Amino acid sequence: MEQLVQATLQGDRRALARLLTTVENAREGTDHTLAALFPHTGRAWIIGVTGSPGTGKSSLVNALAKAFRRREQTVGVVAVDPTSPFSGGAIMGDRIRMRDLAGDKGVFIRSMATRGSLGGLARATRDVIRVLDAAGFGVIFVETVGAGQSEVDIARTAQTTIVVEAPGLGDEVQAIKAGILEIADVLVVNKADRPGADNTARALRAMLEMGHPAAREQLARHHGQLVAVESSANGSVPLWVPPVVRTVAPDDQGIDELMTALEAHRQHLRESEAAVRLERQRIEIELYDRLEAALMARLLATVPDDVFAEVIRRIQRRELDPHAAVETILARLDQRA
Ligand SMILES: Nc1nc2c(ncn2[C@@H]2O[C@H](COP(=O)(O)OP(=O)(O)OP(=O)(O)O)[C@@H](O)[C@H]2O)c(=O)[nH]1
Ligand SMILES: [Mg+2]
Repeated sequence: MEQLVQATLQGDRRALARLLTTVENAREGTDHTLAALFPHTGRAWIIGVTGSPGTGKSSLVNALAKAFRRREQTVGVVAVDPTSPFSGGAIMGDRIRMRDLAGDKGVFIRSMATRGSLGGLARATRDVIRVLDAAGFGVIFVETVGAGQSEVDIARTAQTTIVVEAPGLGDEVQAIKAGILEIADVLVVNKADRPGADNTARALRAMLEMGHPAAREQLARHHGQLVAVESSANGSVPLWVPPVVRTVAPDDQGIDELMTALEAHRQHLRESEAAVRLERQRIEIELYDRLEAALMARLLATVPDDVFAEVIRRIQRRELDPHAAVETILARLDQRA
């Protein structure tokens, strides 16, 4: 393991791939490995890419990765597919969509599928990102499908989140329902070669104006354009208003504009100290998350199965209410402590 860590830190791709498998499957020694890597993390720019199925997320990641490679940045890609336990199809699809990147030593692509719970997937994704970060990739894309809590959780891992929409499909409406706009730092209307792209972009702008927390309070019109009003709280730093960028990913159309928008967001994070605040939030979320998992594991290890079975029976017979049952089980844990 020690060797694997050293080789990974020195840029050995085979070592990296093996290490990732170990981490992804939470094999024995993982905690130790991650601890050894941790001091080398915190340098990558993590960019989340999320949106409804088929909107063109993988195609966009492919185009953006090429753009970052032209700027001589190394790129890691984590494609998360929580919908299928065996996402062979999706992974094959990604391979095709991202074939421009094949054979480039400065790019590393990893696909992940659900094993067990979505919470487990979020944890595994976070660990995989951390390994890529330690391995020295400058930019790490995390692609997630859909608009559920798991996407929001994964998006929280990212410093910059791109939400991808496509014309038609009524995606705008889906987006509000899922509250996914609230996590967007940059909005992309991909498939801008299709009819209706203007409408989708307009609808998104209108929605931002009404619904985005920054937009709601801090936007004003200036020469007909929406501009951020400087926040009175900290004087000099304007709030971030998510730009809407139109792209045709397979043709690299709009990718320069998207790169500019991404850089602007990164710059905003640096200047506004938002990066520091957001990282504190991420650490806090992770800490609670890990504590919850660790406490639960400890509890399950200390309380025998037949005790659980008996408690469940007593609740079913209405001899015990669920709240009292929790107290009973916790009391056993306290006795042992
Ligand atoms: N016309 C058009 N087709 C596109 C565009 N971008 C992607 N596509 C096509 O749309 C399909 C889906 O693209 P993907 O990049 O796989 O989309 P995705 O969002 O990653 O899909 P999932 O990961 O399955 O949710 C593919 O057939 C792409 O070739 C675009 O800008 N215009
Ligand atoms: Mg995809």
